[in-house]
Amino acid sequence: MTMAVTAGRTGRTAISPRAAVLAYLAVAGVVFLLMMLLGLTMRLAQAQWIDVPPNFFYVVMTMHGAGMVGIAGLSSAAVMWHFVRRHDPVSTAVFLTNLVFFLIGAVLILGAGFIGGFGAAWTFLFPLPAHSGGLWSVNAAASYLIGLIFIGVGFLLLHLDIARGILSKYHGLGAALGVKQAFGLAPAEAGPPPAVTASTMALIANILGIVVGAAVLVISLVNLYVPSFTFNTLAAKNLIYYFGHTFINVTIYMAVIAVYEILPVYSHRKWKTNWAFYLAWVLSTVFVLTVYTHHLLMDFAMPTWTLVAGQVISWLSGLPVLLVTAFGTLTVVYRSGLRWNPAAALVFLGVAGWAIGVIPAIADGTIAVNSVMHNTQWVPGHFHTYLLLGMVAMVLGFMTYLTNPQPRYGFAWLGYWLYLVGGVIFVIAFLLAGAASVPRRYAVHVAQWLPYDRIGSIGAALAIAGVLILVVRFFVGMRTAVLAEDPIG
Ligand code: HEM
Ligand SMILES: [Cu+2]
Repeated sequence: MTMAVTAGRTGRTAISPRAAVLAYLAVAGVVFLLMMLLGLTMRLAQAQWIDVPPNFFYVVMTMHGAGMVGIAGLSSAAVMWHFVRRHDPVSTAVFLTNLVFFLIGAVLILGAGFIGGFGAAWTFLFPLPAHSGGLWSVNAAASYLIGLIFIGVGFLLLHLDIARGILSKYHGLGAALGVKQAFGLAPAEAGPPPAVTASTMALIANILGIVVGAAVLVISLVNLYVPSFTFNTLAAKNLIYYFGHTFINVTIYMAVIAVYEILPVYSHRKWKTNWAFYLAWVLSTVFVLTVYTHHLLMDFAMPTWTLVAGQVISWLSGLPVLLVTAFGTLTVVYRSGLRWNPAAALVFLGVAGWAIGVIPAIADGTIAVNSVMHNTQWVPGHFHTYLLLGMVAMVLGFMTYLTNPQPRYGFAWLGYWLYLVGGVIFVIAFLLAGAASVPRRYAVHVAQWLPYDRIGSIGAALAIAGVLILVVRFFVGMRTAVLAEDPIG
């Protein structure tokens, strides 16, 4: 890494943009693995193969949830920044500042959990952080909330800087999104590159989401120390899910840039944008901001129209971008003579995992189904499908592309197949358990549920072994990758 540290114009040392991206990915590789081990710990505990006291299970669940959501954001931000940087001026200093804020936040969150015993789930539902039943202190809860605020502020700075870069080249966010192209008012060929369109949607959604999140975090923080200061719990839930849903959802829209940029490199075909592509992104920009209402389908106190809207938007939300991406992926790959290699296979898998995971998600976004499936393992079943086998696959593809781009490495292929086969077993075990009405977020499972837990544990262990191999390969390739240009083109 030292080689990449070059003297800046001011005479101070500066880290090269490429080294900064690799630093993000190095952190991501390690954190993904550690958080996966926490996930495996929960699964093994549910399977009764290891003994985990229930209060500690909830600490692990909280750390796994917060850690995974955070590192999903960080790693997909690296994908976005790497590619948007080719088109718009962005600041490496701000990019690194986000990493520093993330690490500070992570220390506060891990301290809250593993030292302070905080276990109110990553969703910190108001007023749960203040009602620990003696399991954690007010300070531990505060450390968790402040940690989240740090991470949010880092991302806010990053998205604002990307907005600045984009606006310096386009006349407004609408132009950067491709609104005119979406409605046929301008030729698609003159539209923004996919990386710019996706980054624009990500910044619109996340800036709004983070501001809302910061508001409810501060309210919760005040409530911790001044219990007489209360807030409408239903309003708080709305704000939290507005933030939480948007943040995790946007990780996929940032990571998908890897598909648009990497597959064409290997298939030697350009990713063609057309009006449908831009229209899809414009529609999904609107939906991503309103779709959080599917988290309220069981909240009878909400006005009925919001629940109906939540159901309809849930059906529609992900579909436009998913469809143009899946279609575009097939067009880029079909009969292109592409020679498969781990990087291309991983981003391709990412699209498939995303597409397949959305199906059980849409089912759950239907009120009639939600009344039965709500809070069963059907829910971790669908989101682990499009996160573990979708978003994470895209990020692993990007990591492999930067450090191990050539097709001849059998070791990476082994990692790929272990991760794919193990991951599929792991998510199917969740979905089957959900279909059998096994509740989610239960530390202790009854005998009838153990077969699912045990099969799920085995799948998880295989998947983690695969990810370990891919991450090790990443670190091995990192030294040369710091100095290299992007593979091919
Ligand atoms: C091999 C990898 C993984 C394993 C073994 C694993 C395992 C688990 C388990 C056992 C649960 C609790 C299920 C329950 O409620 O009964 C869980 C929840 C969760 N996982 Fe994972 N997971 C993995 C990967 C991921 C990834 C990649 C992400 C996101 C990028 C993720 C995000 C979450 C979230 C947000 C929750 C919800 C926590 C809560 O209910 O508060 N997991 N995971
Ligand atoms: Cu959601």
